[in-house]
Amino acid sequence: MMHPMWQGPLVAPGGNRQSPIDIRVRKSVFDPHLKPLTPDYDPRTCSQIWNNGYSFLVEYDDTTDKSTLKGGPLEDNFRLCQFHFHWGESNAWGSEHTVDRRLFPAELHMVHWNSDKYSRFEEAVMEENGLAVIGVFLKIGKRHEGLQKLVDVLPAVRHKDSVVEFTRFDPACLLPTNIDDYWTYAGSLTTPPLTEAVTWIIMKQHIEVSHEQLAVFRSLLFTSAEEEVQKSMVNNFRVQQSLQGRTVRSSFT
Ligand code: SG6
Ligand code: ZN
Repeated sequence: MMHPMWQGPLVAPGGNRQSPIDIRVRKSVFDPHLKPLTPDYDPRTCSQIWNNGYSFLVEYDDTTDKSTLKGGPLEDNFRLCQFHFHWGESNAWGSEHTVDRRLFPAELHMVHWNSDKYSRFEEAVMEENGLAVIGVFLKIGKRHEGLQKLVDVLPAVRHKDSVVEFTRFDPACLLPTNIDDYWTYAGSLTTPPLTEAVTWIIMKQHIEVSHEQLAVFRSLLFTSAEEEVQKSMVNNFRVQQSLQGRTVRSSFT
């Protein structure tokens, strides 16, 4: 079920704010001070798609404040650097977070770093308030027209380490229609370096994609073109971590 590259005993479990977690709806605490989230993305900052051997990353130019995220639980301005997904080999699982133990077939992560306090992603990733990641659950249903543009180019990044130019993709098209309802908690990256740098913002509303679209995700490979035994890129999620006394806040009742 897990990607064998790093989920062995060699990866230290880190501290007391690891991710992902199960969101227990009735245990989350409504916080009336949580503001609406205000993403402001410029599709012209979209640059390329990269199969990094864990997932595929759609990367954005983050040298200026052109694609940003503010509001919600955030005090500072955060810059979009990439988005990626986690998914399963079947539609019965694949998400990293769960809601009352419910698993989704996939989960989108939009990764942003704090450009008010830090000057580069590499610096922010080591800091407590360095990153903000929006999580969106994917459910099987209608074909997602916005996502299809991405699905169409995936065969070009089938192998690990392949990169293709990919421009003018508006990341906002992958957000649910209601972005005002979310859960937020203090957590970590879900892959090494597992740093406890992330303010997680998990959307309550999911988006729909078709089974065929997810099947194209599953046709990607963890392995590079040179490797003899090819491995399908599936089940690229981390196992769940314990809450350790943390509070999950909700923006809605
Ligand atoms: C995926 O998640 C990405 C990788 C990395 C990782 O595996 O391929 O790029 O992302 C920001 C970052 O280092 C961890 O990000 S996550 O915590 O949002 N899942
Ligand atoms: Zn992720």
